[in-house]
Amino acid sequence: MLFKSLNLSIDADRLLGRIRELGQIGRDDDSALTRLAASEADKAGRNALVDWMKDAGLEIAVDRIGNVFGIWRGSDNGDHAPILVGSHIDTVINAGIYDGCYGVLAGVEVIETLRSAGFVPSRPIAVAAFTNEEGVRYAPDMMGSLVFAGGLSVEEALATVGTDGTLLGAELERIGYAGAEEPGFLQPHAYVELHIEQGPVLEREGIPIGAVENLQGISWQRVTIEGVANHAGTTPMAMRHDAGHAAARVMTFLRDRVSGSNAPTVATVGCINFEPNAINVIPSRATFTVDLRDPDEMRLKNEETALADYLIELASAEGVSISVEQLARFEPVIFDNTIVELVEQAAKQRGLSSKRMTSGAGHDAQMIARICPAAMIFVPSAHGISHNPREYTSGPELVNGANILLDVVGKLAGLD
Ligand code: HGY
Ligand code: MN
Ligand code: MN
Repeated sequence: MLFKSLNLSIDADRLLGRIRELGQIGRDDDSALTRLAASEADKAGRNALVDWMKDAGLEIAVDRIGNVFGIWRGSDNGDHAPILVGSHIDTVINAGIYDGCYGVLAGVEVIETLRSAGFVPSRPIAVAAFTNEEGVRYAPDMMGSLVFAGGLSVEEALATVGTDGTLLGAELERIGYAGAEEPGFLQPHAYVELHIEQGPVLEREGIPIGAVENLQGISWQRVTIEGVANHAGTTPMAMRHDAGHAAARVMTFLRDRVSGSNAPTVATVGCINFEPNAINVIPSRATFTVDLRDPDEMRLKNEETALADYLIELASAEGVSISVEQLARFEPVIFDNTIVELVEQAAKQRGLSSKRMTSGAGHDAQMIARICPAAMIFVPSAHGISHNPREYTSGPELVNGANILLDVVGKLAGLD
C-alpha cells in the first residue's frame, strides 16, 4: 500500500501551548499536578478540552460514563463509521503533563489541521477523552474505554466506590459529565492512540517513533492480611501474628521471584496501609495492592498462581488470615498490523526512524481494540520516566508524533 504523506504539518505552537495549559489545571499549593477521575480538577480539565474542541468546530458528545467526544462529520459521510483517535486526561497523583493529555490534544490538533487544509474526509473523524484511564481513584483502570467497548456495564461502572468512598456515578453528575449517550453510541472504523512511551527504549536507541504492535496483560489485586494487634514492647517475636511483617514478606517474595526470572514480568506494590498504624502496636491488618504485568498470558497466569500459593503458605506460617480481591484483569492485546505498518510508512515518509514495540503501560487502545482495528504511536520519554512530575518529552518529539498521527488518520480517512 503506497503511502503518500499529506504534506501537511500540525500547528506546533497551538498543540504545545495547549499541553502546557492543560498541564497547569489541577495543581495544588505545592504545584503538584493531580487530576483524578471525576474530581474538581478533572472537571476543569474537561471544560478546557471541550472549549478547544468547540474552537476546532467539533460536535461535542458525552456518554453515560463521562467519555467526551469531539466529532467532525465532514459533509457527505454521516453514515460511515468514524476514525477515532484519543486517550485520557485524568492523571495519577503528582503526575506529569503528557501522559494521556498528549494523545487527546494531538487528536484535536490533527482534526483542526485537516479541516483548515480543506480536506473532506471519506468518513467522520472523532477524538475521545476516556474517563478514568488511570484507575487511581476508581478501579479498574481504562474504565471509560472498557465500558465503551462493552467490557463492563455502565451501571456497574457508575456504582464503583472510590478509594475515598465516593460513587463514580454521583461524582460524574456532580462535575456535570454524566452524559446522555449510551456507551458505544459511536462504533469506530479504526482507532489510533498517540502516547508518550513512558519507558526508556526509544530514548536509549535514539528512535523518534514507536510503532506499538502489542500491549502487555495486567492483573491488579488488593490483598488484606488480618493479624493480631499486640504490644510492640511486651509481645515476644515468636508469639506475634504481625500483619505488617507478613505484607513485607509478600513484597520481597514478588520482587525476588520476578527479578530472579529472565521473563519481562513486572510486579509492583504501589499502595499499602497498616491498621491501627501506631508506632507501638503490632499491625492487626495490612491492606496493599499488587500490580502484575506480562506480555504473555500464560506467564501472567503462572505469576498469579505462584502468588496465590505463596499467600496460603504465608498465612499458616505467620498465623494470619489473607483475602484477595481482583481489581482489574486484562489480557495482553495484539494491535492491528495494517495500522502498525501505516505508522512505520508515515515515519519513513517523514524521514523518521521507527521501532516496533510492546507497550508496558495499559492504555485505552487495549480496550478499543476489542471493537475495531487499533494501534498506537509512541514518542520518547526522557530518562524513561512517567507517572512522575519529571515526565518530559521535547517539543520537536511531540510534534513528530502528532504529524505521524496526522498522516495515519489522513490515510485511514481515505485521503491519499
Ligand atoms: O496502569 C497503567 O498502565 C495506566 O497508566 N493506567
Ligand atoms: Mn496514559
Ligand atoms: Mn498513566
